[in-house]
Amino acid sequence: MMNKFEENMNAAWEKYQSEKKNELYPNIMLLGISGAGKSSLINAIFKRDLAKVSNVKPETKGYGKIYYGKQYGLSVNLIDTAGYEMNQGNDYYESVKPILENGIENEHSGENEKIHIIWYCISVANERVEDMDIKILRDICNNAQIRNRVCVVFTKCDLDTEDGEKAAILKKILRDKVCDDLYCFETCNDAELELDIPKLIKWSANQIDDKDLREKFVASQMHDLKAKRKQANEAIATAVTAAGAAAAIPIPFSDAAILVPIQVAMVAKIIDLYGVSDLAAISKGLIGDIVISQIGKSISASILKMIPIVGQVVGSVVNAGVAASITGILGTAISAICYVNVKKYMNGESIDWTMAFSAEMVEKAMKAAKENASKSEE
Ligand SMILES: Nc1nc2c(ncn2[C@@H]2O[C@H](COP(=O)(O)OP(=O)(O)OP(=O)(O)O)[C@@H](O)[C@H]2O)c(=O)[nH]1
Ligand SMILES: [Mg+2]
Repeated sequence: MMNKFEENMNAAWEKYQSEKKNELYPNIMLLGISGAGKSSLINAIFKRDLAKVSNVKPETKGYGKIYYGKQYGLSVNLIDTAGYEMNQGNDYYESVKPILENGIENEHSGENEKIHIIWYCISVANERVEDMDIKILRDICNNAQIRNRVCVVFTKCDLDTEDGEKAAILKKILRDKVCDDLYCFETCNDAELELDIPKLIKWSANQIDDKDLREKFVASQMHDLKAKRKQANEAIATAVTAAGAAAAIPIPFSDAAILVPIQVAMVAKIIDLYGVSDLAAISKGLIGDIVISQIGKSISASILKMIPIVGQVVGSVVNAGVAASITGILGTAISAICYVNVKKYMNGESIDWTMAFSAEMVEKAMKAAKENASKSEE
């Protein structure tokens, strides 16, 4: 038999997950000559084998392959263009131009969504900038609607000289011929060499005005863990305030179930903000709902056990302070689990997400969070 707590938890968890179905994602477009390393860049930034990487023939067919995040376990949509071959530059540009200017169609509503970020890839290994690259970049920079969303990503910088001479030369050419404040980042697909990838991620996040979309980008990228934690901390602070307000007039312990929707929504949000829901989903072959609902269950069990742990339930009444501290401890614990495991994922370990969020692990993390919280009070 489910008690009132469990019923509220399950309902809140399901509500949160179902509301996610129609969410929008940021749209990132990759441009550049065939073999520039566009597909490899996608795989390096998101740490997924998403886009096919080609050795010889162009792998990304039909000029505009759209990876709708929802189908690939990512919270961003990626428009990976098949790079142009020599002499086909005009065809290429004609076919990508409408996407650049008008955006892509939402897979559900059919409405157009704008492109938020353009990563224009140029390989330093080629040691040259194609005329077509200059033409396309110039057009973008002359278009007030999109000029702020483009940057140049120098790829294959592991093949550059030690002091990055090749990239420096190409950058100078671009700034002379395109515009003098074009942003450029040096990258490569070698996991040992981060180069400018963290900077590229920060810059890209900053170009996305909409907070929800920006959060989804930060959740999806797999380099800047602190940015993920920062946005989780904001979600925790919001929930702590809401829980305190809900118990501003102390509520009987038996009515503490009214706090549950706040706490459950917070937990689900934290997991999303780290990109963990997406990672858990792909690890189970896109049927991640199972993992997510298991995570929900073990967290529900832990919330129930936690209430006595906090041990300040005076006369069976929950006041604002207790409501806030329970919520803060839970949020901090979930954030810590996400942090540790995403870090492992970034380092190439494979993670069993069901284990990571077992009731036992959640309880352990909550005890640690509680100890830290009382230490900082002293
Ligand atoms: N050394 C080195 N090689 C790279 C790097 N990035 C990509 N490559 C290689 O360059 C080749 C082309 O990479 P892709 O990522 O398929 O290039 P693309 O731009 O997607 O190519 P198309 O899909 O044909 O337009 C592959 O053989 C990659 O292994 C890098 O950072 N360093
Ligand atoms: Mg490709």
